[in-house]
Amino acid sequence: MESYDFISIGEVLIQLNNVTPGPLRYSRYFEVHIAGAEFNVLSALSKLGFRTGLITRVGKDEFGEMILRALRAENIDTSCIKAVDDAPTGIYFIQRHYPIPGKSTVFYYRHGSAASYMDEEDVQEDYVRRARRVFLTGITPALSESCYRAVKKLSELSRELGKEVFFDTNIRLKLWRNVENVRDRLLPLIHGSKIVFTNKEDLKILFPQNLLEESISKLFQSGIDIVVVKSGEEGSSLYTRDGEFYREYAYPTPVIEDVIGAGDAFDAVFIASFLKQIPLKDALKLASLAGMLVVTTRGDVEAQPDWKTLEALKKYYEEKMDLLR
Ligand code: KDG
Repeated sequence: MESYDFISIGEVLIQLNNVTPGPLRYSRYFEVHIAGAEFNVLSALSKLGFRTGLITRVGKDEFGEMILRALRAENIDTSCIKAVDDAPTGIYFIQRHYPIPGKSTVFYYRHGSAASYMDEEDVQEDYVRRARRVFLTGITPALSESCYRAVKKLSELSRELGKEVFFDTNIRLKLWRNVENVRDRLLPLIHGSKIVFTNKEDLKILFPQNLLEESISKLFQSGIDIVVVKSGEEGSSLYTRDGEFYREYAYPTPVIEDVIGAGDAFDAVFIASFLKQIPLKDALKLASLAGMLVVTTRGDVEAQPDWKTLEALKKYYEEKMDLLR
């Protein structure tokens, strides 16, 4: 019997979120949050009742301690996390509603951070054996050569040990030192995943010669069962290897505080619904609702829903849509 439903590998950062909208050069007040795509997804899965664990490094500093406390509070296992003296915990800033209203921009201060020194040693076979499934993203392999090797080891071990992999391409061009590497490094890691989450921009990078539908068939050829293409406020589309297709529109929200983190809640709710055997179309709807909820607050994990919240949200929007008909 495995101890964890999901494990992942990735950097957890201190997020300094601008309290006032506008360019950071005028900011005086920042709100502290804790975030990072893999942490966000595990945190959302944990709220939905899954047992989770994260592989990472933090600095042996106050912010590292803050992150460890946050992970424990979210019920994420920390037994594979190293706190190290020789590098600091990474941080990043968020600028909101500028230059494009409704959008956010991130500024990283994470080069040389503790997590960027992760390597193969951080990925212990016994930990992977104790996990049922693995969630990976395209962010960690971009952090450094040694992080890339660590993700590669986790991906290979998952395959050897028969663990299902769920992958979000999450290509952050600001992080890739060598953009030429993106395709060659990510495609083998994505290969054979159960579900891949992506977006049109990432698909263009991964398959520069191909149209959207062709890129998706290439993903199916590499053993993937389901591809979900997220398009923010334009909604999302789902393709299965067996030829099913669904589209879901994004739910309108009057309050957009900060859009960062919405995609992670979307991934987690979709995966959780899929594993609960909720029909794919409804799973896509629940995932969109979760993404919508996260944009109503600053911080990536605070508004992530549990099942009860999701049900209440779904009911509210169904009634609202009925009234509009
Ligand atoms: O998905 C949200 C993340 O992108 C954000 O919290 C920070 O992990 C992060 C990253 O590397 O961009």
